[in-house]
Amino acid sequence: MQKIAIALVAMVLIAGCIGGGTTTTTTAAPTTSAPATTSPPTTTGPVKTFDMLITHSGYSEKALNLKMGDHVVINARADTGTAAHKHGITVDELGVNKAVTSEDINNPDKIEFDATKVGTFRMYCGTCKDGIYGANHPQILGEVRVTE
Ligand SMILES: [Cu+2]
Repeated sequence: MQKIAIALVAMVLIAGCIGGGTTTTTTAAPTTSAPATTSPPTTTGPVKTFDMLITHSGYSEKALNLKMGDHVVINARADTGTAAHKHGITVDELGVNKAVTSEDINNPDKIEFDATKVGTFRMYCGTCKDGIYGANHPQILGEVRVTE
């Protein structure tokens, strides 16, 4: 008899704990993360966004015209069936070097950088060397122009 009573008490306690646990996790969810997403490193200038399609023959945006201090967001995707080639965007002077493997227009690869130097810089596909083309990758070229 005593054992049954103890078991019942234990079950009630466990049920209570589970109930309490689920309510706290659902109430702890509210968005305290909002400020974090709005504060990327050092964004001084305006945000310039580009949609970039990379095919075997080139970039859809061949010249990115920027002002010093701009924060650049490139929504880049690889042409259908080309993700394995690891085409990408490299700009040595601005520290950009990223392969683009998304082929989904609704979920592109996001490449972000700041225009920290004035000049005209070569934008090229530097990530192909790791892809299936290796050293024989096609010449995909563009320019990044940053003015005062
Ligand atoms: Cu490439």
